[in-house]
Amino acid sequence: MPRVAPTLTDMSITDSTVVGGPTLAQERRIVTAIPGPRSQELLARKASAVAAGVAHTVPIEAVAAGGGVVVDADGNSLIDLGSGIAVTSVGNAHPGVVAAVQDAVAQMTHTCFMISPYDSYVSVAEALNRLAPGDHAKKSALFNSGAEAVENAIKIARKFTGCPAVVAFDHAYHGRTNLTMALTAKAMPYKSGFGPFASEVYRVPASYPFRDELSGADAAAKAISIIEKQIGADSLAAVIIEPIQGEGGFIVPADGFLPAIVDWCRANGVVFIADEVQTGFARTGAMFASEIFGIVPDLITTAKGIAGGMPLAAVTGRAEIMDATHGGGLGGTYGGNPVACAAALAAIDAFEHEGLIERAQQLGAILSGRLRELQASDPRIGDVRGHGAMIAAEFVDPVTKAPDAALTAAVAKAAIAQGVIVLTCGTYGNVIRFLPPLSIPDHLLTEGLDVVAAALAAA
Ligand code: PLZ
Repeated sequence: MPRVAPTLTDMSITDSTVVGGPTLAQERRIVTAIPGPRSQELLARKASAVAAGVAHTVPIEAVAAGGGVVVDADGNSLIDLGSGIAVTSVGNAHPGVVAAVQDAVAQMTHTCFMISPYDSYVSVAEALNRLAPGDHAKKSALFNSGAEAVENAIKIARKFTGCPAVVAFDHAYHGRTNLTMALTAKAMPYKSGFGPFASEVYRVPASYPFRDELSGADAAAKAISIIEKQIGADSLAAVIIEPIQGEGGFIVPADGFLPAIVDWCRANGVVFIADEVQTGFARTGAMFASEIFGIVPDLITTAKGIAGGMPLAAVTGRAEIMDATHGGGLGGTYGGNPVACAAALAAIDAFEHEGLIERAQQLGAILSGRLRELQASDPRIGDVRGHGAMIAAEFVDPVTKAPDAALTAAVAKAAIAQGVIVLTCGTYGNVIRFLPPLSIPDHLLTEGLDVVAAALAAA
C-alpha cells in the first residue's frame, strides 16, 4: 500500500512532534495487542482519576487522527468507522479547520457573544439560515452541545406556542441533560437512577419498518391517534424527532411517516423539530436528512459535524418562532465561542466545496453494498439500513428475529481488537453502525468491512 507520509513506526512515538490530520499514513497497522502497554497505562490512570460513569469503548490512548485513521500511543493505527460519534465528518484535524482555529484563537479566545458580539457567530448563523431546509425567513442561535440545542429548541417552541407538552418517540435519543433525558427513550445507560425527569414529555411509537412492519401512513396514524387522545393538540408545544434515529438503531422511518407527522403538526399549530444533531451536515448524503424525506421542519437542531470536532451546536428555524423569545431569554457563557465558530465556518466551507455530500453517497454505496452481500449469506444480519455515510446492520436470531446483542458486542469487540473502530447502538443493543469520516479513503473502508466480516464469520 502506498505510503502518503512517514508512519509513526518510522518515528519515535515518544516524540511530541507526532502530527495528526491528513499527514498520517492511511493504513491499518497493529504493532501491539490492543490495548498496548502505553494505552494500558493511561487506562489505569483513567480508572483512578475519572468518574466511573464515563465509560469508553475503544481501549486505547488516542494521540493523533486524520483521514480515516486514529493512531494510539503504542503506534497502532486504527481504521476509524465512528468519527467520534459522527463528529469529524470533514476529517479529523481537517487542515482548513485547523488553520481557522489557529487564526481565531490567536485573535481572541472569548468575549461572550451576549456581552460583545463578533462576526464569526453571525456568519455561522447566516450560513445555517441559508443551508437549513425551506426557503422561508430563518434565524439561528448557537450553543455548546447537541443536548443544549435540543433544550433550547423546546424552550423556544414553548414560548412561541404558550403550550407545555412535548412529544418524543420510541427509540429517541436527544441527550443527557435533565430535559433531554426525559426525551431520550432508553433507560440504560442514559436514564437509570437519574430521575426525576422533566414533566410534560410524552412518548409515542415511531416508525420502525423492520420490526413494526407498518407503512409510513399507518405508523403515523398510530402516533397521531395517541397524541390526539392522550395529550391533545391544544396542550402541545412541539413534536421532536430525529429524521433517522441514531442511538436508537439508525432506524429509517417508512416512506410517508415523517411528512404525515409534519402535516399534522402544521394543521394543529404544533412546532415540528427535527433533531439533526447526528444526521446533519452531509452525513446522510444530503446536507440535512430532512431533505431526503421531503420535509421542512419548523426548527432544526444541529451539533456534531457542524464544527469539525470543536464544540458547537445550533437551533435554526422559522424567524417568527425563533424571535418569539424575549431578549435575554436565550444564551449561555460559551455558546457560539469564536474559536468554535471559526472552525464551523471552515467545516461548512468544506461541506459545500469539497464534494462531501457526493462522498457520503459513495461511502454509503460501498457500505450498504458490502453489508447486503454479507446479509445474503448470513441470516443473522436481519436488516441493513441507513443513508449515505450513516449505515447500520441489525443482528438478530435468524428464526425469531429476536435482537442478538451478544453477537453484536462480540463482533464489535473483535473488530476493535483487530484495529477497526466500530460503534454499536440500538434500543436492543443489537446494531453495528458505520459512521466513517467523509475523508476516509476507499481502501480503508473496504479493509474495515473485511475485518468486520471476518469477525462476524468467527463469532
Ligand atoms: N441528539 C440525535 O445523536 C448525541 C451521544 C453519545 P451532545 N449522540 C451521541 C453519548 O452516549 O452521550 C445526540 C444525538 C442526537 C442529541 C444528541 C446530544 O448531543 O452533543 O452529546 O449533547
